[in-house]
Amino acid sequence: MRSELYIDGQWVKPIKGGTCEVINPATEETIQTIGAATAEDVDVAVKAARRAFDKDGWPKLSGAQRAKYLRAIANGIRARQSEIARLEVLDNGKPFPEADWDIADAAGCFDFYAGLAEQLDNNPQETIVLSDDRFISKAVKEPIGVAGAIIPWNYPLLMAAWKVAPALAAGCTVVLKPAELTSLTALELAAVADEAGLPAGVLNIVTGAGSVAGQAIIDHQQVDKLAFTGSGPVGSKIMAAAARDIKRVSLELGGKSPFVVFEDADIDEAVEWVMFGIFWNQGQVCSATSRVLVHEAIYDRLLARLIEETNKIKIGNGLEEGVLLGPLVSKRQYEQVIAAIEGARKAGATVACGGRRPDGFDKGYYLRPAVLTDVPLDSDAWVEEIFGPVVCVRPFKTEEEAIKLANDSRFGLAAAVMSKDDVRVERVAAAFRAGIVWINCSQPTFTEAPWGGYKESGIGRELGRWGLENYLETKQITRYI
Ligand code: TAP
Repeated sequence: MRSELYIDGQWVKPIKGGTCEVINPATEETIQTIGAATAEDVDVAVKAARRAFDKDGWPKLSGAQRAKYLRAIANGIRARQSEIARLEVLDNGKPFPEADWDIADAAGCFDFYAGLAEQLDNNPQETIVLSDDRFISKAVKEPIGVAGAIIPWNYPLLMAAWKVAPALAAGCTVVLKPAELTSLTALELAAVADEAGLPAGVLNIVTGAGSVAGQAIIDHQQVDKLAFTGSGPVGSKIMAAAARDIKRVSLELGGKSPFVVFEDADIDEAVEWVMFGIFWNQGQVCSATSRVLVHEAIYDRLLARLIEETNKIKIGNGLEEGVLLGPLVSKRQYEQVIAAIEGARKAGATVACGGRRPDGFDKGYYLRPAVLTDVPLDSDAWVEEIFGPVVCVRPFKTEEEAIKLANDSRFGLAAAVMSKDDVRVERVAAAFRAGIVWINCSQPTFTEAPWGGYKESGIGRELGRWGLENYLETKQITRYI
């Protein structure tokens, strides 16, 4: 288990010697002490990334050469998949099969961007047809420079991969700050990159508090691009910091995503997807479909099945066989989710099931998944992201009403619809004001497809070719002939 910062190809202790504790949310025990970087460490990391970009030639390598490193990282992750997945469970609490899936996905992400790096060689420039034939123009793609990446704790390694893989593929160098709560697998990524022979300075990992190490990255004048996933308030701070010296910014923020279920949906299938949409990863998913709108004709039946199935979910330590729901990531998160449920109750909602510590658990941040009904439309529980295993369920009468309720949010990350009527689902999909729309399912995520939100859910798109664009500038070159 790594504990030091990874800067300029070396494992180093923070200059000021600060540390932070890593706690296993299943047992509340400290499992590691890691470095707490300060602005001084971030400065060394950014300067190393700067040198790797400006002088050492990372952006000058061909896409195929960079792809070799990315593939070696992908293979390095896969070679240690179970070990890294286990570490993710200890650090984050998620069930092992989910962690194993995440780690495989992270490796796949490096492979995918290796492919796009190679394509940059084949298609580096675009000829532009001009209105004046005395000139010829072309558009060339070039890497932005040094990217500062800041990620949350819900998908620790996967979020790192979503940022590091496209950045390196594009030819950028990176300073990554993982969430203080879950830094262990990001450090393993550094170890894998080191074993893959990635040149010094190309990838730097600084662990520590967001308010210190994260703030130092966003304030650093030699960082060209900020890529962030996390909460809205921190996203706003990042945009404000970026505005000072016009850094490029991409933000993946929160959501309060709707799932509209029409009367012709199969109830068992709908319940399965509704549960997947909100209880996967303990509901700590930005795109979780946390507001479920059910046609009144099937509302009572669907709700009864949902409660029945929710009560059957096996809760426990993510390393135990058959566990579907692990602990929440931290005491703070646990208390926030409990407070949100209490707030809903006070606002007049009914807690139809769950919402309390399960019997038999006196340690760990465990919570019985909750189904809320009669949630007032102006209450926090309906409006604000809870980021836990809590779903609000509400009946609707007409398609028009469902779309209005679905879109009535300041967020617009994702939305889902379920119906056997192909024309209707396409119509509703088109009406959703959200960056990701799922038809007859919820949450499947593919490295090839764009990911990001409308409204306050963010700016820019990750994944697919859109994710690569985040790290590229476009240069116009015009010649007089
Ligand atoms: P945040 O508190 O926003 O933390 C995200 C990251 O930002 C962490 O690494 C954090 O460091 C860092 N940070 C905090 N303050 C900072 C500052 N002043 N300057 C720079 N960095 C700073 O969010 P969270 O609690 O980790 O995650 C929960 C929220 O993130 C939810 O709202 C959720 O919806 C959203 N989220 C969105 C997505 C997508 S894909 N849109 C994915 C996951 C989560 P520390 O860990 O040290 O605080």
